[in-house]
This record gives sequence, structure tokens and C-alpha cells, in this order.
Amino acid sequence: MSFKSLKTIKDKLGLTALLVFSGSALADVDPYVGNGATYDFPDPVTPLARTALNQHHESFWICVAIAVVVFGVMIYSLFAHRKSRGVTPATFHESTTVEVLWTIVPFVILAVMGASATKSLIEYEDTSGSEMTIKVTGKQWYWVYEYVDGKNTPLSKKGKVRFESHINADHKKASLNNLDVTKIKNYLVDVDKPLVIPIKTRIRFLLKSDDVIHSWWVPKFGVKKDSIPGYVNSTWAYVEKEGTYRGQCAELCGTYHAYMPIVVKAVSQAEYGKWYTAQKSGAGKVKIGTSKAALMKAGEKIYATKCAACHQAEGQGLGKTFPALKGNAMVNGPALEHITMVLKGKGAMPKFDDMSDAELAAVITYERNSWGNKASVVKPADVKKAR
Ligand code: HEC
Ligand SMILES: [Cu+2]
Repeated sequence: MSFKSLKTIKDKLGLTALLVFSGSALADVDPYVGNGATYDFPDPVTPLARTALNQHHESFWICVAIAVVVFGVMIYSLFAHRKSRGVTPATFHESTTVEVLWTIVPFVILAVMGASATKSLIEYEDTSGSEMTIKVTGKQWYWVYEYVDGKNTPLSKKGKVRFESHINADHKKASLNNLDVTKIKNYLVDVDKPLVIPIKTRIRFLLKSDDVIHSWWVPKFGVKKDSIPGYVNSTWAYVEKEGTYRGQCAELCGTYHAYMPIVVKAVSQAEYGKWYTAQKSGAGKVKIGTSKAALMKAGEKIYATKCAACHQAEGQGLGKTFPALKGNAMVNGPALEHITMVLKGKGAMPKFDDMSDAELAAVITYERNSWGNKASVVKPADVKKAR
């Protein structure tokens, strides 16, 4: 086929345009890569990430060397021993030298690569000497972070900092409604409340899950670890540079798997201390009033992040599994049964007893007075009594 006809086919398929556009699109959206080169690995900011990168490069260059030797011999043989030169085939049949060589050479290659890979793996698994511990819980479809112990992190249960990290609601809305997303910064990798950690501190992460298997993945940390129900996994990070690092859940975990990003803000130790103290004293927690208007306003937000995934945005439910809350008998009935359902859960309906009285009052009041529902307002005191 001539070059010209190839070119015609290419133009017909619009391949040129496709290539040009995919290139520029990548350059804009890839939030993981800090060095401007989208084909390369993200810049490592932890010793683990550097170990993984070096491990990759080392194995890669060994493979390149093997390829050069093997193809070199092959191409030389094809050329120098070609039939037109009258070369007759050699026989290596039952040659002990060849047998010994092709056993020993691969063994040596494996031993060299295996030894350094084992060293890297041990470094990955070794969480000893950590200065603080953060518990990470995967949930459909958000992350829960809890500071367990360590610097500025008292062990006492009272005042322990624990919070949820949900995807930026605007991003999710834009994605679900097929809106124009080209102008959205950090599209789908932005959250309402990032995990905040101090730099130059060896942090142990304990990973667990409350429902299905998720995976906590922050590329620049070189960390990707499954969070599995009924099992505690651990990994660690020592972040060298201040910055905002983004990642995603890396395990297909259901309908909204694409909407569980991770954002970690690494700050100086002094700044972290200040942040932690403020969190402990409850600053940054949204205060919810007890008036109907205040409960409705807060409830709408909570409903969107915690309930709409199953019961849908307008309370219309989904299929046979997720009941409609619009016009629902329980939602329009006595408050106590309704509160108990949300507190304790039932079957595929999760329990929400880790929410505060005020938050529960807000979301329940919202359900009871939206989409045409008309039922009594639920106050935080009612929730407290029902617990
Ligand atoms: C993971 C999916 C899921 C999420 C998230 C969820 N629900 Fe449900 N919900 C269900 C299922 C499934 C049922 C039906 C349970 C049953 O009867 O077995 C249910 C039932 C209910 C009922 C009772 C309806 C009835 O007719 O019995 C209420 C009220 C309710 N949910 C409120 C909420 C609220 C409030 C939230 C958010 C705080 C929420 N749900 C989040 C799945 C979910
Ligand atoms: Cu997940």
C-alpha cells in the first residue's frame, strides 16, 4: 500500500485529529503527574515511592540489556549465517555446555532481580518505627479518617479526630448530568475535606472496610493498599515535601466507585499541630441549628452525600432494591420508627449511628419534609432518646 493511500485512510478516520486532541487533553487533566511529562511516572514524594520507581527502572534496564543481547545475536545470525552464503545448520543437540548455560544464566538474572525486589517488598511491609497512626476506612463511596495515636494525637477516645471525606459534590453532579467538565480543576479528584498530615513524619496507615473491598491509592506516595472487610491492612508513608496529593479508590467497588477520590494535604509539623488542636476542639465542624429551616438546609446536604446514592436525588428510589422515600409510609409516619430505621439500618440499608444527633435530626427532618412529604420535624433530642 502506498503512503498516499495510507494517508487518505488516516484522514478519513479522523485519526490525526484524534491524536492531536487526546494529547492536549491528557496534558490538562492528569493531576497525578507533577513533572509536566504525562507519559512518565509521578514524582515520588516518599521513600517508598522512590523505591518503587528505582525498582521499576532497575528491572527495566536489565530487560533492555537482555533484549539487546538476544536480538543482537539473533539479527547477527540471520545476517551472517544466511542460506545464500551457503552456511549449513549447526547442531547443539545434547550439548552439555548449552544446557548448563541456559540453566545458569536465567537463574543469575532471576537472583539479581529477585534479591532487589525482595528488599523493596520488605521495606513496603515494614511499618515499624511509625510516629503516628491513621485509620482509613473505605465505605460505599467515601473514606473515613481517624487519627488513632501519635504526635499531637492523644490516645483518649474523647476528642479523637475522626471525619469523612466525600467527593466534591459539584464534580459528581457534573459527571452524573453529563455537564461540560473541561473547566473543572482536578475533576473527580477533589474532596470536601482532605486528610491532613505532617511532613517528615513516619505515618502508619491502617486500612479497613465497612462494606466491600476498596483500595487506598495515592500515586505520589507509592502507596496502593486494599481495604478489606474483616481484615486490617497496613502501609506507611513519610512525606518529604509539603503539598496536596491526590488519588482514588483503586478497586472496583460498586456504582459510584469513580466518585471516591483521595486528597491528602501534607503540611509542616507546626501547621499540623495547629490544625489538629482546632479539629479536636470541634472547630471546622458544621454547627446545625434546631429550627426547621436550619435542619432542612443541613439535611439536604447530608442527604445528597449519604443517602442519594441509593434512594436517589429526588427520593424516588431505584428499582426493587432501594425503596422510594417520596410518599413513603414510614417517612410520613411516626418519628420513632423512622429514626430507628436510619440509626440501626436493615438488610442493605446501612446503619448511620456514627452520625451526630444533630446530623441525623437534620437528614430525617429533610426526608420528612421534601418531595411532597409532610411529617413532623425531628429534633436532635428525639434522636438522642431513640439511640
Ligand atoms: C447503600 C444503600 C443505602 C443508603 C446509602 C441509604 N439507604 Fe435507606 N434503605 C436502603 C434499603 C435497601 C432499604 C430497604 C431496607 C429494607 O426494608 O430491607 C432502605 C430503607 C430506608 C428507609 C425505610 C423505608 C421503608 O419503606 O421501609 C428509610 C427511612 C431510609 N432508608 C432512609 C435513609 C437515609 C436517611 C439514608 C441516609 C442517611 C439512607 N437511607 C441511606 C438502602 C440505603
Ligand atoms: Cu471504593
